[in-house]
Amino acid sequence: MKKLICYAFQKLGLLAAGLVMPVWVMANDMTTKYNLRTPATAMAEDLYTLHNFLLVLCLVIFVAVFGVMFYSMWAHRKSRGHKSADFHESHTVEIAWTVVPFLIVVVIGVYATPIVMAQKDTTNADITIKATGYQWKWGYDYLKGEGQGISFLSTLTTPYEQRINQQPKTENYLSEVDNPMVVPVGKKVRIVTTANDVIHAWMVPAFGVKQDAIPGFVRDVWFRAEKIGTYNGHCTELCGKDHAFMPIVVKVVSQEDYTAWVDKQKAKSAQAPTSTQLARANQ
Ligand SMILES: [Cu+2]
Repeated sequence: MKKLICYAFQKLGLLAAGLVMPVWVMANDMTTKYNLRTPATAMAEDLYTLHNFLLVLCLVIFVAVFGVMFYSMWAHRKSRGHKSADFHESHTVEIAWTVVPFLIVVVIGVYATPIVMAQKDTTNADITIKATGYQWKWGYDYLKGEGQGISFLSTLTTPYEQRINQQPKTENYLSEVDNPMVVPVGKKVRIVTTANDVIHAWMVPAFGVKQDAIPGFVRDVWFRAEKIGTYNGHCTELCGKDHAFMPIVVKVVSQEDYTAWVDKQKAKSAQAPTSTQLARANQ
């Protein structure tokens, strides 16, 4: 008998594992595929937690409101002889549906406000970089800090043939550029955004950063990347026909690698003829 029970449990366990495992694997797969990017800054981490909190809060409100509604409709249906209740001018109901949403908004505000304030605090940056949106590329000018004076354009390198399905799409399809922005790990980087033609927006989801780049105006955001790696973003303001083809690539490197990169860039720009020299040579 004991053996039989053990056997039954074993089989049941296997059956449960067989059912649960594929669902678990699928759910895991879906989370990595459809979830927000893995945070690479404390700010992105905070935004991620805030997002999850709001999602659960919305779910609780949804279930509570629709639960009460459907239960009321089902339990007090006409066929059971119920008559419709009259809440007209009920102070209790009116106070409740004013106070409860107000408290919910206060809770969200108390949680979210410090995060929004921290996002706007661009003071004491180690490096300041201006990101200028062009139709359809990004221009980066290192304004302050180590690397000051470095300027370059960052353009998509995905071949046109891949876009029109004449070549197989590679792994970094539409997320690769000739000159990525390079920043050191652990340093506060302030990004000043502006644009040269129409409105663009500079966004790197893993950093929790998104800011419109508006012609004639200057806006700023900041991030402090905590992990070495390459991070992708895109222009997120519809800016014309090639809006989808002006990606953002940020390479976060160690302090030594950053210094080496700065030296290389400086040497390059010292060798390169200036625009005035080029103009004279053409005369
Ligand atoms: Cu754009």
